[in-house]
Amino acid sequence: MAALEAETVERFDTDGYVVTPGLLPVGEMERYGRAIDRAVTKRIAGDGRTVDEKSGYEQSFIQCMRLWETDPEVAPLTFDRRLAEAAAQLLRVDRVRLWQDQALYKEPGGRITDPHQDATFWPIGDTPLISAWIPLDGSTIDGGAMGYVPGSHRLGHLRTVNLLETSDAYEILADPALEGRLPVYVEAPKGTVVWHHGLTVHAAKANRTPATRRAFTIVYIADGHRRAKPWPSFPLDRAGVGVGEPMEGEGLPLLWPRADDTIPAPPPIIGEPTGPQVKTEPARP
Ligand SMILES: O=C(O)CCC(=O)C(=O)O
Repeated sequence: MAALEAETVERFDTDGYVVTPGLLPVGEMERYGRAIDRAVTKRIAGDGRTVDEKSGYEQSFIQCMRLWETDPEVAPLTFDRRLAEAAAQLLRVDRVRLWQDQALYKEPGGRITDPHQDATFWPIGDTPLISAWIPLDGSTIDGGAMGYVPGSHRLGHLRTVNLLETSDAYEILADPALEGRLPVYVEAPKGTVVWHHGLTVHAAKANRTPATRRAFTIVYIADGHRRAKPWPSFPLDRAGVGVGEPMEGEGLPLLWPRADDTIPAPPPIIGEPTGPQVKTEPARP
């Protein structure tokens, strides 16, 4: 199994984000890209709105979550052991579980993704969390590249940004804890994966190109942690995980270590798994 260089893990420790080339061969990424396109097309069928007709949140991206549960062609990417091992290495833990996967497609004319910290959306307390952000065609500053405030993951939980109501959202970049530090935008070549810690303040540029910025993300949590808060959370509530109980069960499979590439049966689909969805839940299916 490929392991990351110690230097990569150290850079992640320091910056709260890191770019890794070569974890997935480009041909494989292209094949998954086609499968994700098909899955997204199915989820958003019937939504004929232009970008301008969408809510501010939806203008940042089309978001389709838990594709592994509905699209068997996408599932092997979510369960990829090379990625899951890298996630465990970067968090310096032995075992990681899936929190969620999602396609984030920023349409031409799509607006910025507002700066935020991921872990603050979910009732997981201090559970280590990391995202693999996979730009299926690479990313460019003009086309919606992601940006990260270096070292911000070390500041702990800042306030939760209400991405759904951007007009009165808390301006995380103005938080005194950041001392004026701004995101560093990263152009990621095709074939790379960009990782960010669940507490890293991050954002993405608008898409000023004629092409959709296609990204797929896999969000991992360290195994063996317990639910910290009672507020609603689709994956924890569906799995019947109460406050103080270990975060595991239906829809929260162990991704590393795994002895082979067998993929568990997904949970039954409840309701109609159509998009768009929101990062802060509730999510379908
Ligand atoms: O893809 C984007 O524009 C935002 C992604 C993001 O916020 C995330 O992966 O946590």
